[in-house]
Amino acid sequence: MERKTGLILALDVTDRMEAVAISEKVSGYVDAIKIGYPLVLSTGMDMISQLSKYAPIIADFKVADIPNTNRLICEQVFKAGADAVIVQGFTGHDSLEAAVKLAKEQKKDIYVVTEMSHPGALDFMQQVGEGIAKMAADAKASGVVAPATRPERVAEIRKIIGNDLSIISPGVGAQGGSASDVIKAGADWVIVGRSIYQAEDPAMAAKKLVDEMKEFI
Ligand code: 3DU
Repeated sequence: MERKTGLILALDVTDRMEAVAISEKVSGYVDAIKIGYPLVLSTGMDMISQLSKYAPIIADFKVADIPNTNRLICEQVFKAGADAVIVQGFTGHDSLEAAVKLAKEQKKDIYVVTEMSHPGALDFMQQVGEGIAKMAADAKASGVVAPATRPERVAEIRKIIGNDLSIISPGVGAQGGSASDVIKAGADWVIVGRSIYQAEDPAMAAKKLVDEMKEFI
């Protein structure tokens, strides 16, 4: 994924026309559009190819299964036109390696969740986040998903993965994180949903975020 703006739209709307309209409006400000269960379950897998004309598509299915099932899932998602798939890291090295192997064969990307951005991530996930980051680097994944709500954790994860992997970071805006703070901490991209798609003027909201990050990218 090429970094031009540092912004990824999380498009968690559930209406096809709305999804297309928002994508059209913000396409000049985003490097990718992340879609997941809310949109795909309500509209269908063909939403992926329909939106791919506006930006590369990251499929956030947080895949978390045994190696063979991970591979089968990623195969279908890439076939549908996605450029990248987000997988969970807690399933371990073999599950991750199966997804990365397939992605490399197809010149696609896998992003691995280390720890999530919500408060409940402190219950279990944060304790294993650093181990998952190391595993993602060892497996040569394209990058990790790390929390914009905790820039200090992003900085920690950057130290572990070095500069070969990217960090994409959700939690800006509605969840309380700041785009410029997390970019300064070491993230390559911020992932922003509600602050853009619920804004009266989504393009303006996206532009504001891009302008805020510009000097740190
Ligand atoms: O909070 P927002 O509306 O900006 O959306 C954030 C998006 O990122 C949303 O799709 C959510 O499912 C995803 N995400 C997280 O928020 C936190 C994570 O750790 C991983 C993904």
